[in-house]
Amino acid sequence: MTDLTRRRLLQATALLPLAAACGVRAWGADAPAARASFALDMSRPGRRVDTSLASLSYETLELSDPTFFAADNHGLVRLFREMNPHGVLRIGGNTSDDTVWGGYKGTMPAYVPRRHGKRLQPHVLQPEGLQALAGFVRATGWKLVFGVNLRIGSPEMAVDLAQAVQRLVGDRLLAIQIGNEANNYFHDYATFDAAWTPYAKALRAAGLPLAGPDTGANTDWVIEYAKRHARENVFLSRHYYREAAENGSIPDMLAGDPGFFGEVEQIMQVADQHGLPFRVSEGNSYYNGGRDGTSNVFASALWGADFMLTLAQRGVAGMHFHGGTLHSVESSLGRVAKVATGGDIVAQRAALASRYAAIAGSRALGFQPQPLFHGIALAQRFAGARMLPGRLDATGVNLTAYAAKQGDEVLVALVNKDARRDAAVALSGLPHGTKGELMRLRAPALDSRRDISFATDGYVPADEAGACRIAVPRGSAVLASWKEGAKAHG
Ligand code: BDP
Repeated sequence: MTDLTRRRLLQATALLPLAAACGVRAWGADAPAARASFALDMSRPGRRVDTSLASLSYETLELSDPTFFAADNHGLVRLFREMNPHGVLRIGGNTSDDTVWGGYKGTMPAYVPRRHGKRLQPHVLQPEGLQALAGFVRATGWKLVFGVNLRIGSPEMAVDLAQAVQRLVGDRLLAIQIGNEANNYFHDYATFDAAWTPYAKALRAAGLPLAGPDTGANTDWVIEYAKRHARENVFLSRHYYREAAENGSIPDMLAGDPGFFGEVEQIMQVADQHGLPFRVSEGNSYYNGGRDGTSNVFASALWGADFMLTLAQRGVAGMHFHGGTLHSVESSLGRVAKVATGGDIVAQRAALASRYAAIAGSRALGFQPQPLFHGIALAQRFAGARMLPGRLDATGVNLTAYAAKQGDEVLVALVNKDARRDAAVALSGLPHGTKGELMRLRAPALDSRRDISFATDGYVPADEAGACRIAVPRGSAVLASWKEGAKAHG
């Protein structure tokens, strides 16, 4: 599509609610919309979406700058609160297993560099970093999940650090996790379990809440861990990235994550048996730091919204998008950050962030939402609601649909991840004769780095039979809500 066609299409979407409600084709003859349908089923409510669904993950190394996670870092505090007033911040990543606690006075084993790593000395976490983090957590209203170093093999140091975290953070501490992706350095579950057990014993004896196993991609580890340790844990966790950054692309990202969702089903079965929540404690589009031009453009917002809502539908309590500064993430990969210079303030802030970060910037330059942020914000609108099943006929378009009910409000999200086909979606099963409100998530193009908006865009009234039609242009998403009692004409 040419830029001009694209622009016309976007202008046309301003008129869509009306045109769409009347069931006419929404825009020019050059772009016939596929007629999809989505029938909601109010009679079988599904899972309740946890309010902490939108959550974040950062490297432990981020704490080496005590002005970053700090109560007076207002720009960052504001964006956390805006994303989710009930989020959970997970501190961990590779650097958690490469960090020693500066407040620890005992002896500890010598630091062993990673197999392919160049770092010969561990990072040292200083008490100021922790104090500031506690202030940040209070200022945001978020809870904290904190990872201790398993790789070094010092339960004593881990307990000392975890106790310091608990003293400072109090009941905002949701859990301590032991090790980050231990599957990268223990070749099987039994070896991991043998190393994990003395840590868990010591931490529990000190009254600390635990979660885990925080494995990279090993669903079998999560299941085995649940079998052995469910009672000692407050939630189960694993990570998820689609692929390595080298193999990433916009079409690949928008193709979805069906393989992973199958594994989520397996984990949820076990989690439900034990009455434990499951959190994707770290994840994003592409590991190895994310892919420039894919992880940090508008397509990532559509991927992120869709991914979160599928997780929520399956009962996953939280999705922690990994991010933070380019410096911390590159260090986690044994690399030195090369920050691009130049450009305007938006480009400068983005250059300081890891490529998959939802939030970019610094204290000096200020902080900004990245494209992914807006997708997270859309999905987070489902927080607290109960998912509803629905029958989607996407007519071959790469389109997904979600519905939920909260009190007397019905929510629908439609995500058109198709790069070529616009959709006009006929909805049914809505509260009869209600005025519906519409928000659109859109940008000039799938590869836009800026000018992303998630904003109100008029009304989508449901008729007396509870039906309406919504146009969802290619590469965009909508969130609509109808309130019983809010009459369409009145
Ligand atoms: C995960 C690590 C994290 C990395 C990330 C990545 O836990 O520290 O930053 O991968 O490769 O496996 O981007």
